[in-house]
Amino acid sequence: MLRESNIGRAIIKSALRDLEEVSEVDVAIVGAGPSGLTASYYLAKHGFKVVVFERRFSFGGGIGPGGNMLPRIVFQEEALPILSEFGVRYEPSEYGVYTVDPSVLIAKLASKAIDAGARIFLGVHVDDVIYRSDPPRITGILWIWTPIQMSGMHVDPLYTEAKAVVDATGHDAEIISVASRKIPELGITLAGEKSAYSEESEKLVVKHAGRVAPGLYVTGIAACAVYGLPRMGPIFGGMLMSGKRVAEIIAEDLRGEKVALPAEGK
Ligand code: 48F
Repeated sequence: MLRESNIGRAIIKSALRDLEEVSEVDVAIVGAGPSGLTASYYLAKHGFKVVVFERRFSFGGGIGPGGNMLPRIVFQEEALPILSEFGVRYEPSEYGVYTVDPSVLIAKLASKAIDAGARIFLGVHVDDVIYRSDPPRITGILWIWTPIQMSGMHVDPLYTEAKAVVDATGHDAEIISVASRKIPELGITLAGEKSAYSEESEKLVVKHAGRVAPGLYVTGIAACAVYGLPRMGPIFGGMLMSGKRVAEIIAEDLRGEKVALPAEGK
């Protein structure tokens, strides 16, 4: 018999178990856009306990709208090995770049990350970090359900402790911004994103992916706001490569050794 009470029980029991499970993780990633999902895949694949918190009730961040809502985004040649690893179909164009259907990229990134063992929670807004002063470091995040945050009511959030927190929140670098405002002793200043220079910025977002303060990392376009880098537009190779790069750096920091993240099948 299908009893309403059992529908509720099943949800409560299983959801609370999962929420308790992510009270403490190796890596907490904020933002399920291209950079956050890519980082979560490589870290989970490498055996780390990874959770991704995403404010919306969907994955993909800026992928979905394509280029000004035309359903294509672009990749450069250097990013093709990552696309192949995720099983994403791409098409060459006469302009020296490759086009991808955004819906395919979203689905493949998310499903590979989940299959590798990453947990993704949707509808979760991260609004602060946990800080310890001796030595100074970030040790986790504070989260609240998005609809509560949007209601404007004050409700105290819950915690997730993590050895590494990754800001993959996109243009506003929300987590690093909070840390820079509330923890001046970390000495973080946000230089602010600069106007588009795609060729440069695609390289720079990979180069600058990494540790911003002990326990706090940046990936994706958030690096532009932190380091004053130029932005790009609907070209996404740098986002995936930046996610992979931050995963390598975190793996090295947490393991205390150099880590090579092999491509699939190697
Ligand atoms: O914006 P987003 O896609 O960031 P990204 O991974 O990729 C940038 C590109 O989409 C694009 C570009 C590249 O060519 O220029 O802009 O760097 O994904 C960021 C995700 O983080 C979520 C947000 O809803 C989005 O899905 N997010 C932002 N702030 C929070 C958050 C927060 N405080 N808590 C939870 N999720």
